[in-house]
Amino acid sequence: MKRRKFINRSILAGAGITFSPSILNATNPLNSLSPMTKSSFPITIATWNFANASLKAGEMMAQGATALDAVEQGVMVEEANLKNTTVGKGGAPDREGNVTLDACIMAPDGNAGSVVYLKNNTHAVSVARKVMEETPHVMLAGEGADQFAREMGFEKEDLLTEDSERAYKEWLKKKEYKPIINIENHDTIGMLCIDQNGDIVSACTTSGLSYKMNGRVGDSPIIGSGLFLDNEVGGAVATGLGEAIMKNVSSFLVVELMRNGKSPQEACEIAIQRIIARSPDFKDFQAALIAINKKGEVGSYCIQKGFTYVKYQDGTNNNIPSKYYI
Ligand code: SD4
Repeated sequence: MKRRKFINRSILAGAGITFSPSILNATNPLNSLSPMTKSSFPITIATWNFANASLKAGEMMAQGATALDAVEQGVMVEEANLKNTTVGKGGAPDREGNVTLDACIMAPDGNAGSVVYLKNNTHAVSVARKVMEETPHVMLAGEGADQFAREMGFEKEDLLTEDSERAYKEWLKKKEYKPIINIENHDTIGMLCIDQNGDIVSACTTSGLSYKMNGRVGDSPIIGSGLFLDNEVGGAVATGLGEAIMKNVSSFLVVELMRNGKSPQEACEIAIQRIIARSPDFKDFQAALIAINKKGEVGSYCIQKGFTYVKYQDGTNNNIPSKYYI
């Protein structure tokens, strides 16, 4: 080992700081940053305590996968989880009984793909990735998204399960509609991954609000609202009441604030306060943001107590309670 590298490592080890080998690799773009500010990569953060999803993405990247492959496979864990009533198969239907999914994905080169009102496929994120990679467009909706999924070889599936149908029939008795704050403590999955090269990728996937109006689309597939990233700066994802998040383009705002020097924590707090300032009814709904910057620093803020996010780093997952306004 060259002398200078050895000295650097000794100083850092003395300070209780260790980095994965990729961080010390001369080709890593983050080597231009001060060593004391670097994190150990890879890192995954995801909304709520989606531990299995986070672990999947984190372990894939630890074994050398790109953030793009890891984020897709990570959120697919929740899309396939039938017990999760807000993502993928088993997601709650709209008030007509249709399960419709919204998802998007954004890559380090700024490319993005999105599907809205996708009816017949569990893995909406994979269809969104195909939109990004195989079409000249960013977003496909409804029938067109369905047709495209078939053309890409995704087989038609029924997303309503026995449990979600039973719950829907129960709901029909009263037909009461209102957003539920921190629904069952898990909700939309939004994930941000930084791989060993320091590249950031994000994805977001959801069945949206339970018993929404037919045709309703939320923030989750809207680039800039449910998710945004700039590989030079960092990324953000949102969960909560999509209408409030869309009206404030919150994920884009977080990334712009980080570009202007705010930490991920400061940026999330300012963006949530913007929603609060512009929403007289903010006490009645949840909105939450998580963010990561190029150095691997993370932040999170939400309106209501109860939101948590999961972080994978150095081989372990931690469920971290978010700071909150109320
Ligand atoms: C939506 N933001 O469709 C999503 C769902 C969600 O709490 O996160 N609900 O509005």
